[in-house]
Amino acid sequence: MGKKIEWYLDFVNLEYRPRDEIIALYYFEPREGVSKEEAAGRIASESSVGTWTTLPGMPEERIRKLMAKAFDIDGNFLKVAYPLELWEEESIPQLMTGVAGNIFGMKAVESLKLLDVKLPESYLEGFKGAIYGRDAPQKIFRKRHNLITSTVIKPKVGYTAEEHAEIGFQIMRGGIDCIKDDENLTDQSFNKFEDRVRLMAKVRDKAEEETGEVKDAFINVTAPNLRELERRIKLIHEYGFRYFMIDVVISGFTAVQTATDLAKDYEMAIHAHRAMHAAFTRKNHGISMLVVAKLMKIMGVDQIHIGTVVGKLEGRKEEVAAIKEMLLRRNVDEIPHLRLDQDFHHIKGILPVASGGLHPGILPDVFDIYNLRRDPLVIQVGGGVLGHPDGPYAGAKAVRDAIDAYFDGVSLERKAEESPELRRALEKWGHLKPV
Ligand code: CAP
Ligand code: MG
Repeated sequence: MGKKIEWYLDFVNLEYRPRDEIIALYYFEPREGVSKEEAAGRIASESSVGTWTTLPGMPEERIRKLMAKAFDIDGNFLKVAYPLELWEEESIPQLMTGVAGNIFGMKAVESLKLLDVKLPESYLEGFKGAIYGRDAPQKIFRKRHNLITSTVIKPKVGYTAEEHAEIGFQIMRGGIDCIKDDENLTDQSFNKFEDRVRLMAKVRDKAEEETGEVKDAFINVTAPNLRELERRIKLIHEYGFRYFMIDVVISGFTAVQTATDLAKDYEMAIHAHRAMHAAFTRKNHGISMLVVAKLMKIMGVDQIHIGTVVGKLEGRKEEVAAIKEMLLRRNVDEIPHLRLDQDFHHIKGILPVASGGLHPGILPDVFDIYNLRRDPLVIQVGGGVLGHPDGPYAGAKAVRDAIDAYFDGVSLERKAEESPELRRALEKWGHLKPV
């Protein structure tokens, strides 16, 4: 059988040097009996124009121009270059159908993880990015420093809209900027979306009146369809909120691009919750959190959860740091095997959100990890406020006092001498790092 029946190795060219193209960085483990070149060719083929066999009738010249090229194999790390003509302008969903589509199911690889995607200016120019992004502490909250604080009400769901709003009011009075819906609170019978928006607007205004500070809420617009998503965003806007929140991974890229378009119309900021990301970001098979965060930045969310390192949820320090820098900066350098270099051009820096298992006793650790004295941050403390022995107001005040202590360069124990709320928080949790 002389005739070639497959053409995978045509997609491998280790001499190739990419021009103005999209470059993907993968971690890959070929299956037993498949060479790295054969696996690389299959990845480049299946993510661009190829299939399992040769195609005698294809328009050779035109298709060869669209072929992806596996051009760099470094151990288990692979770089693939994709011609820009492969991609629809301004469509992240369509980008993912290629660089993160069928390839994860190929038998030729035991594991495959998309680690980063480098996007040239000619691809980025159709995207607007975030309105406020890293400037939100000043532009929305008129803060002198770089920190936005938030509390998600706990238990996650179960309170009525009235109870939710009353607890939210106590927390905002206690010194927290925003009340966040939990990722699974949307429009349940016991806490209807419309009721929560209406009642939260009332207590937001009362708390602003009482504190003289800007208060807001990250109300969850995650919805069963795009029409309902739009209706929820519109209602939140009508009640004067500056933000809305969406579960971006669960909602999907089309919903996120719809939400970011609407946010531009209403000049609103978006809090991106990443629930479900750990189904594919944790191990050596799937998509890195860095890719998820980069795409959200380009689509135009203003802030996204990326981990705490010291809290209850997984997230290695070097990975969190690499993602944080990518979110905040106009451009970042390559970190071999972790992050490609990227110039974001006109796309604004956005805020990292540190959340998950936090309480006053470990806030200084998180602030150091995020270099808060230099860089802006959103901190979210849920159980660490609602679990305070003296109630939500005291819980919020304990967090606020811990933050003040950090900016004043004072230890928590020293600050606790003048803050009974902080002292009681330290008595309950000390410096516990929850697992
Ligand atoms: C935190 C949280 C957030 C997690 C999400 C929760 O609550 O509300 O959803 O932070 O994880 O439901 O666990 P606590 P990540 O403050 O009570 O832990 O930020 O890693 O995406
Ligand atoms: Mg949550």
